[in-house]
Amino acid sequence: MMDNKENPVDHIDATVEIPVANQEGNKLEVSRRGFLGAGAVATAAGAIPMTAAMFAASAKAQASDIRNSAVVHPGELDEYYGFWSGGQSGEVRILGIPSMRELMRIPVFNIDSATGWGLTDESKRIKGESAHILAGDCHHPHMSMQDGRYDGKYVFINDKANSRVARIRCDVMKTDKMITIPNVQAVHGLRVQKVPYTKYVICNGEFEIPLNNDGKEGMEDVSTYRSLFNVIDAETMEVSFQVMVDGNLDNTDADYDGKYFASTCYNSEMGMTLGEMVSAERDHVVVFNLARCEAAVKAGKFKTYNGNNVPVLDGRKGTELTRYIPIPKSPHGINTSPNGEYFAINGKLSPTVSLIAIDRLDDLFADKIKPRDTIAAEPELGLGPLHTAFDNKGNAYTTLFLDSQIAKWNVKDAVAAYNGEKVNYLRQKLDVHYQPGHNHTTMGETRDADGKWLVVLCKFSKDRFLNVGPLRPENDQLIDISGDEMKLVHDGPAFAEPHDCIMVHRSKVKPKKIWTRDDSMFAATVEMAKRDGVTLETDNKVIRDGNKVRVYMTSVAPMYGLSDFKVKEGNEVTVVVTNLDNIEDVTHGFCMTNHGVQMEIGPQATSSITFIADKPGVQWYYCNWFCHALHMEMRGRMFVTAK
Ligand code: CUK
Ligand code: CUA
Repeated sequence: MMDNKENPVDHIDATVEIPVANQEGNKLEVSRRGFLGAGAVATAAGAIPMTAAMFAASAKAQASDIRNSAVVHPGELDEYYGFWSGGQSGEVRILGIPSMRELMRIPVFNIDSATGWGLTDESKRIKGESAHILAGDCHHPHMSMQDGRYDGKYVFINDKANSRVARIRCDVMKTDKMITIPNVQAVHGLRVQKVPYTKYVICNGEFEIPLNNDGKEGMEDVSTYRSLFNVIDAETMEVSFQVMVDGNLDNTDADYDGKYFASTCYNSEMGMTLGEMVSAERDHVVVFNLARCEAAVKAGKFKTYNGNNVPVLDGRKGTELTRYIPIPKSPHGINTSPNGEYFAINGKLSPTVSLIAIDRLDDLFADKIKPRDTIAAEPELGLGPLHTAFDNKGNAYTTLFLDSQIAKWNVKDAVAAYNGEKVNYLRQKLDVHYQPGHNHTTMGETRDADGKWLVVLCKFSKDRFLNVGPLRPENDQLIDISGDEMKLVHDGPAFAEPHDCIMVHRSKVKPKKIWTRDDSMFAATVEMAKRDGVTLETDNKVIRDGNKVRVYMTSVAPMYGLSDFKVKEGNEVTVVVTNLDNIEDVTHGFCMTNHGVQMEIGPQATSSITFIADKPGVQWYYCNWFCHALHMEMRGRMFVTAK
């Protein structure tokens, strides 16, 4: 018996018409039933009507071809690197696209016992002041750019839970910088400056808090609460400046001219309860004028708060640094079209996406036009628009959270319709499973948008997979958008919310195969060895320094340079392992049994880990990454003399 869900044809009523959108704003009553009924194949009005039977025949003929287009055979490589947020897991994942195979996990805000991330001395140095925080909530991974194109250098990611931003080095696919953003709570939307290059990473402080949040007075006085827009130097990973706004901030994006950043605000009411937050019919987008902000910092027109020296500019309504564009209603995602013409603002509680014409922003800042004059279109798409992605043929793809659909629509036609022409901008609606949040097209947030694949990150999988208990995976669906019709080709179960992802052509990323000995990731450990008179590449030595013991050893499959070492109970022991293997993929591990000590040492890398030798007796250490036929024998003893 064939499952209904396996055969989308069964619940398609191809005779249902898509309601023609109303251009007078957002007052049109959207019939949820109408949209849902239109289902998977509703093509634009005016297209040749397709009966369910016709579709059934063509769908069957095409089904195998469609699926084959996503198959990557054993031994073959994918065309794109996908960088996936790992949500509440605090990590970033690398997927191969189109196979959707998970290739690697990059621990960032979490701790990871496989690699020792969060346990090793190197990772603790990178985590810095937040090294004691072992959790994170990743949302938005985005790659650095040069002239609006991926440069393959870094991926940046936010931690909403602990107000942090981290940077991943794409030459080794490891986290190399992390900062906690001062003066804000919950760093949410994050993107990069696209043009002329990623000088800045931009991100939003979402939750409103008192400017001086010292708990001394007035905590309940909401009028003192602010959200800040954060501008981070991408190289130094320090906050260059922050901009105080009216309302809160949600998502953000940058233009292709190097002039403007824009952020959505869903709580312009500054409400503290759900009811208060959704009371206004319109919230807004804040547009930030970069040149004016930089000039204000230079001119010293800022204040500082909470005892740190980060410049905070005043970008509230009526200031020269920002403009506020009213948008219906509690808008969420913001996505710049790859031709640089529009910011697409996703209405969330309004069935619309608002297109802001970026070339009108100069006039807006010159006060020649009113904020709403920048709106070039406001197509009505369905219920719960959250995020929009673009192809290279002038089409946009918007996730409809409530309708569980993707709406494909044409940007030019949406603009024409807004100007009163009788055109239907809707091209297709496709059911997705279920409740999509972000979606993303291959290369779609750059000038190189190529219109090949669309990934839709669905928040619920419900019945799409074997039941694994009350906690279900999410469902990342792969859709072929290379033809006129969107075609669903793959269901990809994902654990812990991939809010967002990017798909980068493999030609843009050139990871190393082996570490180089001069890598900055372990430079501080090399310095420490130098101070101890140790040459990491050749020496196997134990350095005693009061209560501290530093054990330096090499590893070459299947042996450590030291088969044993001696310490006293209570010593603070730092084990430094340098992997002399010069062969791709020969990673060693170091694990001290019963001590919670585990780490990875890649070929030609040095890793170190520090612990207290609090158990007297013989303590075995072993290699926990399979490296050789004699991997089991790769172990040694720590003798711990009792106090
Ligand atoms: S947010 Cu999760 S669906 Cu954090 Cu980008 Cu929109
Ligand atoms: Cu070295 Cu296993």
